Amino acid sequence: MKTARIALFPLLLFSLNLYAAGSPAPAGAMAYIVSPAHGELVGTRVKVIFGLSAMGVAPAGVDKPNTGHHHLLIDTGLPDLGKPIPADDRHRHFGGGQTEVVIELTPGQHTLQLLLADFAHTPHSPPVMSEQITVIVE
Ligand SMILES: [Cu+2]
Repeated sequence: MKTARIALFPLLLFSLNLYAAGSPAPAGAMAYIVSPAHGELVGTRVKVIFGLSAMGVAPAGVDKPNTGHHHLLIDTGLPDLGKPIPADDRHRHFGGGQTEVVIELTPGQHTLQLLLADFAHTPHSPPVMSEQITVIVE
C-alpha cells in the first residue's frame, strides 16, 4: 500500500505540470516587435507589427503543432505563464491570427511586449515572447 502511494506521487505531479503548461514550442522560436522600435517617438495612434520566427500563426481554438496567436501586453509585465493569458485592456488577444494592430496610447511613456500563446491562450513551453520595448508618445 505504502509503495503504491509513493509511486503515484511523482506521476500526479508530472500530469499536473503538463496540464498547467501550454503546448510545446520548438527550439529557436522567437516573437519580436517589427515596429515600432524600442525608444521610438510615436503619435497617439500606433501601428504595432508582430513578428514570429520558427513557428506559425493560427487562430485561437485551432490546436495545430508549432502554432499560436499573438498577445500584446501594454504597460504591464508578464502574466502567469502557466495559465491562460487574461483578456483586458493590458492583455490584448489576437485570436483571429492577426499580425498587426493600430492602438491608441495617451501621451507619455508606454511599454509593449508580445507573448505568443497556444489554442487555449496559454503561453507555450518554453514561452515565446518578445523583449519588452518602451515607446514615447508625443
Ligand atoms: Cu489568446
